[in-house]
Amino acid sequence: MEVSLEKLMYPIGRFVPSADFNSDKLASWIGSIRSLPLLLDYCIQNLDEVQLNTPYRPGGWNIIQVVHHMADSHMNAYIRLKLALTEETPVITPYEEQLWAELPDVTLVPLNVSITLLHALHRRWTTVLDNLTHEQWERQYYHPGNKEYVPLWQMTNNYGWHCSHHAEHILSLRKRMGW
Ligand code: NI
Repeated sequence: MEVSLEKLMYPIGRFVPSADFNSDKLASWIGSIRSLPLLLDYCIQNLDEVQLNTPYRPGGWNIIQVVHHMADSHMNAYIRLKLALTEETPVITPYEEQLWAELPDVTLVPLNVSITLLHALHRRWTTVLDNLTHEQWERQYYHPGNKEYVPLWQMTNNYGWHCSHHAEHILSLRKRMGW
C-alpha cells in the first residue's frame, strides 16, 4: 500500500486551530499533554537499536530524534507558558528545531533520558495548566517568527496536537513495519 508523503508527515492531519475554548476542550488538550510520557513508554516498548534509528519517513527524523525533539519543543513550550503568566505579553524566542536535533545532547544521549525528562516536565507543565483561571487562559505571548499573539488556550491546543502528532509518527511506523 502506497502511503502519501502528506500522510507520513501528518498522520493525524495538520494542526487545525480551534476557534475558541471551553472546559471540555481544555480538558482534552491537557489530557493529550498529560498522557504523552506514558504513551511514549508504550511507543518504544521492545524496539531494538536498529528500529530506534529508523526514520519515520524518508528523509525524516528517526525515533530517537523524534523523542529528543519532543523534549526540546516542550521545554520551550513550558518556558513560554511561564513567561506569559508572569510578564505582560512577552516576546518569546523561536528556536531552530532542526539544528537543535543535531547537537550532542540529541546525537549522543539515549532516548530514555528524554523520556524521563518528559515525565518530569509534563508533570510540572500540566500542574500549571490544571490550575489556570479563565483570565489566565487569555494571557498571551508574542511569537516574532510567526508575527502572532498566542493566547495560552491556543498554545495548549497546539501542543496537545503536537503530542499526538509525534507519538503517531512512531506508532504508524511500527504499524507499517509490522513491529
Ligand atoms: Ni514537532
